[in-house]
Amino acid sequence: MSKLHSLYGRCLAALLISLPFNAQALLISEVYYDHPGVDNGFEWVELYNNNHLAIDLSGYSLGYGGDDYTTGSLALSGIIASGAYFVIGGPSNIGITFDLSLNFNPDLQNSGTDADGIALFSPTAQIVDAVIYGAVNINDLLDETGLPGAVDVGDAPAGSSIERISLTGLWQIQSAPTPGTGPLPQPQLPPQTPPTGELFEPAPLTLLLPAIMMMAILAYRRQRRGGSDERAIPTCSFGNGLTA
Ligand SMILES: [Ca+2]
Ligand SMILES: [Ca+2]
Ligand SMILES: [Ca+2]
Repeated sequence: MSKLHSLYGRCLAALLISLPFNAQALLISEVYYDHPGVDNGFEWVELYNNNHLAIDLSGYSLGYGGDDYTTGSLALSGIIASGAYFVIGGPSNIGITFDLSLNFNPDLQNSGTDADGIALFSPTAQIVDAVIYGAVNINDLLDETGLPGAVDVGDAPAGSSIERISLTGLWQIQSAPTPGTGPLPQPQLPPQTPPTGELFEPAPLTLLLPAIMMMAILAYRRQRRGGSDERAIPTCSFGNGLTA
């Protein structure tokens, strides 16, 4: 395979595996907002990467509140691996490993009759995902569609979390919180990902035809000048009885 074809194959393969195929790759997967006693220092938010590639969280942010998502905001950082959970918050909890250890300030809303919400914002300030929890979304908190969303889950009692249990947006109250793990399926690889550049290697006959044509043209020109050079006209066998 020529260097040109090899380079072409590698570049095309790299392009295909770097293209995002899942529009909603980064999800809020669990929230623990109500700790027995005081909440301060014990709250956390868990994200899940449903993409087949790792995601750099730089530029992403969380916004949370009741009237809107501006009661509190938090700039994110770190790398979340494909199919991995990423836990943000604490830092006073015992037995939890935080990927981004910090104390939410102000604390996350505890919901009730009026639903509260947490939204994940992209580097371009678009809502990537949101969870609305409580009884009624009377403040018309937006979801990932950009429109006022339906309540995703009810209000969790102290010590429980709210947990996403499907990629399609089903949530439940979880009495045994699962920071860093969860029930979501592993990301699917994009279809038709070429394993190597070899898929793009041309058939040998395709490579030979231009050279054969050039040799035939040169021989024809020599004959037109009065010479005879039959050796320059190649004879090729295609293995099916045909020759050229
Ligand atoms: Ca706090
Ligand atoms: Ca709280
Ligand atoms: Ca979890």
